[in-house]
Amino acid sequence: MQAIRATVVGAALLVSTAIGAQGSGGVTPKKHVNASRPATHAPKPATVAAAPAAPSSDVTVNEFMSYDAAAKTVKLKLNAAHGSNNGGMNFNGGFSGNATITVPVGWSVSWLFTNEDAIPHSAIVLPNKMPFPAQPQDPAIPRAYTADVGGGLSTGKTDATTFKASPAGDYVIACGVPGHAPSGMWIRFTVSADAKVPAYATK
Ligand SMILES: [Cu+2]
Repeated sequence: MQAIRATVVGAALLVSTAIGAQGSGGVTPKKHVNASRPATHAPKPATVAAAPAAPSSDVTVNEFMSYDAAAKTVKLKLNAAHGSNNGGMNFNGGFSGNATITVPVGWSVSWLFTNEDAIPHSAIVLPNKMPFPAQPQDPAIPRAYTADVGGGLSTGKTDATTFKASPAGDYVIACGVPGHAPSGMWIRFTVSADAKVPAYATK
């Protein structure tokens, strides 16, 4: 008796499933799924290409810098508000010029900016000329700046950029949020005609 009932119920299910698949109701859910995907995934592809494959040939200078002398590439981490130095107005803890990043002229610099602070920050390479502009907008080296230089990137946001260190000269890496560079949120950035390899000096 039990076995027969189960068979009957199973058959009823089969029939109703077949009917459902044939009706228009069986087709529409798929269309919904397909339609929603392109919109959510479309905007992102440009930012992915940053990390090269072979870190084994890199020389580590410190926790923020490594380089590949053969490829003439240097990787830099720029962490805004890394620790509480200068009330958080620092890059990797450095502020008011007390750290100097040196890169041989012509090398390729890839920096990864991360904002560790509760308030927005940014980074931009400027000429080493005081006073710094209240609202810097044009980098001294093409592409040497983060997204949203004036407004800053909010807590936890990252931004990667790659640029050629040229021409040789004395620059600074400063925060572009109004008032931050004059408050000491800058470190030195030297593009050197003499240096053979990159260096990262702190006082
Ligand atoms: Cu800032």
